[in-house]
Parts: sequence; C-alpha cells; structure tokens
Amino acid sequence: MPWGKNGKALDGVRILDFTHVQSGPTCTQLLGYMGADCIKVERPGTGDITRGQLRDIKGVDSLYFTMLNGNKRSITVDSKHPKGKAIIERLIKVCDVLVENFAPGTLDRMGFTWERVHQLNPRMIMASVKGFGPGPYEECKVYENVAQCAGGAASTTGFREGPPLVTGAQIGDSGTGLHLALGIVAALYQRNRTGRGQRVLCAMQDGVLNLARVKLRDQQRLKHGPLEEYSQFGEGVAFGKSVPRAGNDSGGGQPGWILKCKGWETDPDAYIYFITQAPVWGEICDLIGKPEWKTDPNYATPPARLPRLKQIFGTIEEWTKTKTKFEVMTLCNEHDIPVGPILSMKEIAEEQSLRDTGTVVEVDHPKRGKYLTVGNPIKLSDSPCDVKYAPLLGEHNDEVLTKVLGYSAKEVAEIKASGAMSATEK
Ligand code: CAO
Repeated sequence: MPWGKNGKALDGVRILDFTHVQSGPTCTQLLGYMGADCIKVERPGTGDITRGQLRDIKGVDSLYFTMLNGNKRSITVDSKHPKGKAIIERLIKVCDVLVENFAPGTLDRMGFTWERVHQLNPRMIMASVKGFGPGPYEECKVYENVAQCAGGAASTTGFREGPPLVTGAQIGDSGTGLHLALGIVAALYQRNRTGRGQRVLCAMQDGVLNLARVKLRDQQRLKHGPLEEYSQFGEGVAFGKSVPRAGNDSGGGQPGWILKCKGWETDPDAYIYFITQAPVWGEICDLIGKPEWKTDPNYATPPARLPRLKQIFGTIEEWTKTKTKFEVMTLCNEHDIPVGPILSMKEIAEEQSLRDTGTVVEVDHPKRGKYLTVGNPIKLSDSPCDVKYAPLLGEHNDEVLTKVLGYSAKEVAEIKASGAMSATEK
C-alpha cells in the first residue's frame, strides 16, 4: 500500500485552538501535523503575544510564533464582544476539541466554563495546560522556568558547587504540550465508545516531574545509602537529605560524562558524551590504550569502577582530546561504544540527515520567506506530515466564518462591521 494512502491520522478532527505562547501551541501544532484542522482563535490586533516577541525581522511574525503554529488556521475574534462570543459558541458546536492554556480563571471569565462548553457540545473534549494542578498554587501563572523549578528539574540540574540550573530544552512548555496531546488523543479514543467528551488537564509542574521521575527514584534510594553512581560518591563527598545536582553524570546504571575533544580550547562545543557501558568495557580499554584495565581488579567490574569514575573519565579524556568529536564518534561506534557529540544548533540546522527525515524542515512563509522549523518528531508510517507555514493573523477569517460556521456573506459583513474581529472598529 502506498505510504499515506489513507490520509492522516487525525483527519476529521477539528480543534478550537485557544492556545498562546508555547505550551498549548506545541500541542496543537503536533495535532495539526497529524492531520487535525486547528482553528487558532486570536485576539484582534495583536494575536498570540509571541507574534511580536523576539522579532528578528521588523513587522514580520517572529520565529517564536512561526515555529509553534504551523499547520493551523488563524481567525481573530474578540472573545469579550457579544458577536465574538457568538462565533466562539458556534465554533464549540462544530469542533471536537477545545485546547487552551490561559491563566487560571480566564476562560471562565470569558463565559466558557467547562459546564457551558459541555452543555453546548457534550462531545467536546476540553484540554487545558495550567501551571499547577488543584492545590495551593492552582491560581498561579506559570512560565517555562517556573515549571522547571517547581517540578524538581532545576534542583537536580547543574553542578554540585553551583546554583540550581534550568535547561534549554523546554520541558515545562513543550513537554507539557506533548503530555496534553497524548491526553487529547486518548480522550478522542474513549469518545468513540462513550460518545462523550471530557476534560483533560496537564499541569506543567506534573509534566516536568514526570520527565524528572528518575530523580524522585534517587530521592527514595537515598534512604538506603549513598548514590554510588553519582560522581560525588567517588569523590568522597557526603550526600545530604535531598537528591543533589549531578553535573553530567549519566543518571542511569551506565556511568557517563562529557569529555573534551580536539579543539575544545576555542570551540565551545568540541565535546562528547561518553558512556562507559559495561558490556563494551573491554573495547573501551583497548581503544584508549589501557588494555590492562580489563583485568585489573580496580577497573574490571562496574562496582570496582564506581569510586574512581573521575579518574577513569580523566584518562579517557586524554584520548578524546586527541580526536575531533566526530572522530571519537566514528571510532567508538565501530565497537558499539555509546557516545554522543555535543552538537551546536548551527550543526543541527545544517545536518542533512535531519532534513531527510523531516525533523528539520524548511518552510516558505508569505512575509518572512524561508525559515527552518522542527517537523513532526513522531513518525507515523501511514500518516505523512506536510509542514505548512504558520498563518498570518486573521488569515482565515472569511474562510472559517463561511465554510466552517456557515455564516452568509451578509452576516460576515455585519460581524466585521461590529468590530468583533478587529482591534479598531468597535
Ligand atoms: N479576545 C479578547 N481577550 C482575549 C482574547 C481574545 N481573543 N484572548 C485572550 N484574551 C484576554 C483574556 O481574556 C485575559 O483577559 P482577562 O485577564 O481580562 O480575563 C487576557 O487576554 C490575558 O490572558 P491570560 O491571562 O491567559 O494571559 P497573561 O498574559 O495574563 O498570562 C500566562 C500568560 C502564560 C502566564 C498565562 O496564560 C498562564 O499562566 N497560562 C497557563 C500556564 C501556561 O500555559 N504557561 C506557559 C506559558 S508559555 O507556554
């Protein structure tokens, strides 16, 4: 059967996309990549605030926005205007999913409580990202790094001697968007049986904690003794009451560390992540010129190596420093030794294999011209992903009003004259 003959996985699913900034848009963009029709409702005039943030080209939607809103349609609706509310109600009736990540209480203030939405369309799935789940912080606004801190990631990231650290990977925003997308697809699946919609809630704190669960594992292990795979164990530094920051320790059962490679003095990314995986320990010893370590009782077994990881990685580094990160990668892979070059964003942007798989995609935008975005990282063999440019603000106003909502030309003219879809004519 030809690839993609059956359309896309989420063909026929229509989404009322009330998202903004990053967490919600990540979710709906993914669903759009999988074929859902995402109708993004934006505030007239400005739209999603990110359109104007971190702009690189004057007057053109930012990359922040365009890289998170591909495969969507945009309509501008003032949700506080009576005619705007009427449009949203109509959208609720014809859509399958409402996705939003407003601050707590915002949607209720607009008049779209879960009860109201459910009454308008009992089949609708209403999916929300919030910073925190029910509890003491549920009313709080939350951004990426707040979630990283409150979800346990920051306290366990960085070096022991330094302060907590946030990571560049947007595990709070994009990570929670991913969780939400899974919740939506599961709710759609359940609706096939029950005919009923339901609420889906992902709190960013929960999403981060889910991704940091190995650290909660270690928290519990601490009760029974030191964490021997942490390099601080080998360095003789006592553990406190909480999981410490572990630098570049692997966090798993196979010790690893980031090592310098040739050119590190001038190139900030001339490093490699090196894992001393136990099954290939012999190959590692031969490769770095330490064959005697294979039988030396101080190095031959994983438990014997744990207290001397720093020294072991120091010795391996003497070897990696003589080669580029790509040479180390090639040499190690010949022996199935797991290593990973530290790739800069420049290298990733230029990496042909990522272009070939559609993970990095060049998109043509009517105002910006060509830009790179991240395509669908989830590859479905029978659901091709064609990445489309992020819509201009209100680009699909007429199309959605007439073709999706069935307004007549006269009604469209009245709506427009009322100011419900524009920032100025109220
Ligand atoms: N028409 C009219 N008004 C609109 C509108 C529209 N189409 N869309 C939004 N608005 C209004 C809202 O009604 C709200 O007004 P009120 O406060 O008067 O009710 C106002 O815009 C602000 O919306 P908001 O509260 O969601 O946005 P904010 O800038 O105050 O806060 C954020 C932003 C991200 C902190 C908050 O939305 C939030 O905590 N979201 C949940 C967690 C989350 O997703 N965080 C991740 C952000 S990065 O991905």
